[in-house]
Amino acid sequence: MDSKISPSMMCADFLHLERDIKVFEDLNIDLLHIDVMDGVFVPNYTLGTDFVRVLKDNTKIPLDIHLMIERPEDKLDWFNFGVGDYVSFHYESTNHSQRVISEIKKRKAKAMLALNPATPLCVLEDLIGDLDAVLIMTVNPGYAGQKLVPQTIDKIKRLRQMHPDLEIEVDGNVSFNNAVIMHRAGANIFVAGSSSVFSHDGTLQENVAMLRAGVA
Ligand code: S6P
Ligand code: MG
Repeated sequence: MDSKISPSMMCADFLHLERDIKVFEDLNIDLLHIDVMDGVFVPNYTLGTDFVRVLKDNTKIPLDIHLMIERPEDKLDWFNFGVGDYVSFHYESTNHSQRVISEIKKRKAKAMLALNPATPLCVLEDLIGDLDAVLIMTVNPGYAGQKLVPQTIDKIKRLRQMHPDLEIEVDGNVSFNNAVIMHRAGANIFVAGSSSVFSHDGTLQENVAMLRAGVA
């Protein structure tokens, strides 16, 4: 399965957003990851409806909207997304996963279920048939710049063994080294934040090239 890179826009330089999106377009970046937090499901606020709208209106790169919000079923209408975009929500955030999946798919986007590090894979049993992808959180959601929760590597491996054709996204401390390990474990979509694409040790172009080489 081809690897995809999804730069985490909460780690971007907001004063040069237009310039950096142009760089990502020139590099044929697969997706743009947008973290939406509500201060309740996770103890932080990040990007929101206006940010999603501005990106949707100004780039052809498909969006990868990561909803870390309580009761996503009540709020999906607030967000601009459509054909080809990925929308993930957390199993832990709703009693109505099936309803959220079908609302996302009605809008021709790809439905992805996110699992916190402590949530076991068995919760997928009755949902997997309806999902386009699963997001394995490799840190506890809320902040950039955290350390990998090591048990999540084995979780990726087990999910890949169970579902050879499933898209598996990883998010959290996807560093150049960890990305290699996550790729070997079976992940194919890599959310790239402060520990890779937005690392200050290289340019965006150099960082993307290094990450791509690790997950090819
Ligand atoms: C975390 C959020 C992530 C972060 C990403 C940052 O709650 O969902 O998408 O933005 O993990 O990357 P890094 O390399 O700083 O961990
Ligand atoms: Mg995220």
